[in-house]
Amino acid sequence: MMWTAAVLLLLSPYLFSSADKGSSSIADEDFSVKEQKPVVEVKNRDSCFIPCDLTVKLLRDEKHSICGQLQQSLLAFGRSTRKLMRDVMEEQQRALDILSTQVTELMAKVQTLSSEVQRSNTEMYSIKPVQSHGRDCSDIKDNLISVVPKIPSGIYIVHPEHTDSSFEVFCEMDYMGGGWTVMQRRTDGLMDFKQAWTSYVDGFGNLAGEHWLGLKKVFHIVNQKDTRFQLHIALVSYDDVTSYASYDDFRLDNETHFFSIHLGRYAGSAGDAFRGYDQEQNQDTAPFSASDVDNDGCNPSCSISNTTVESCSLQQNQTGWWFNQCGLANLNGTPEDAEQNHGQRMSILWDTWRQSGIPYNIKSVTMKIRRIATNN
Ligand SMILES: [Ca+2]
Repeated sequence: MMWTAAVLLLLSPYLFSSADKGSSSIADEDFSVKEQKPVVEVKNRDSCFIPCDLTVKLLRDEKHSICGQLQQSLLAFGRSTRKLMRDVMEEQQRALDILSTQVTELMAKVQTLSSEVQRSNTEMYSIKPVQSHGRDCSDIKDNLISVVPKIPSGIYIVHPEHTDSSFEVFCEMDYMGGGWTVMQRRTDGLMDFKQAWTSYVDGFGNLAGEHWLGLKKVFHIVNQKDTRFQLHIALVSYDDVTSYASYDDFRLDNETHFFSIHLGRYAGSAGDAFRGYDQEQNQDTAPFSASDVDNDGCNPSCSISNTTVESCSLQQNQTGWWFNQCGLANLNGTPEDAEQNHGQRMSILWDTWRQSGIPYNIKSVTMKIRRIATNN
């Protein structure tokens, strides 16, 4: 050790021969007493004695040195302990960060999965259309009933008689005996029914959800030879009251007659809004109108609730229907609060369905058609 070497150097006048004793300036200055009364009698170079006061000084120095070292060691220990704690905490923080990232990722996955489940619930019916050689949903049901114990509802491909094309339709096989071809469905208000004439002719929306099948397709289905179709309208209010209107005969004229509607006898609990209360409101035999094709019987205008109306479609949010001086029915109306739209009649309209004289607020509706057994 360094200090040991220094001590040896310090002691050299005493440890070694007395010949050069007087040359040591340290001994001269610091240890003059020893000069006067030398304690150590040096016999030879191999033996020596250390004076007491020097021993005390040496021990004190050594003590100071050890204390210093101890202090240094304690400081170093403190530093390393703090570093260790810092490292441990940083390590824990890193672990927490990783955990937090994993939790975030998991939550995102759960969210994705739940929205996936929600989506598949709304589209629970087969997205892939079922290949079938039926002419409509009633025909498919009749063909499958003997081979399939339970025919599922879903999207089927139909090929009506006397047409050169096949198309997809949604068949309700569970509702009231099944065999229903859905021609219109409103459930969540997500599909915009503000559509032009061509869209109403060809159809729009998602067959598994909200849609309008299309006047041309419905015309092909109901105009097959030796068939008669009934129309069933199922209504649900915002407070989940259900009701229905049914017509025992339903058909459409072709496009040159703007798909005029023809209805049979009414039955149901929602009232015959198609016919209304008087001839002026009667939509039976009315041609179809849209925002860009006006057949609404207001020519040039009608007076409805003290308002001059030139176009029923424009008055009812540019939707399409068999308007007749507007009338009491429009199941293609937009399910919005009429008050938000300056009193315009924009909601799904079936005005004969009332409670205590007030029309129900309609949340959802389905229009479906089914063959009626004929004698011929
Ligand atoms: Ca008009």
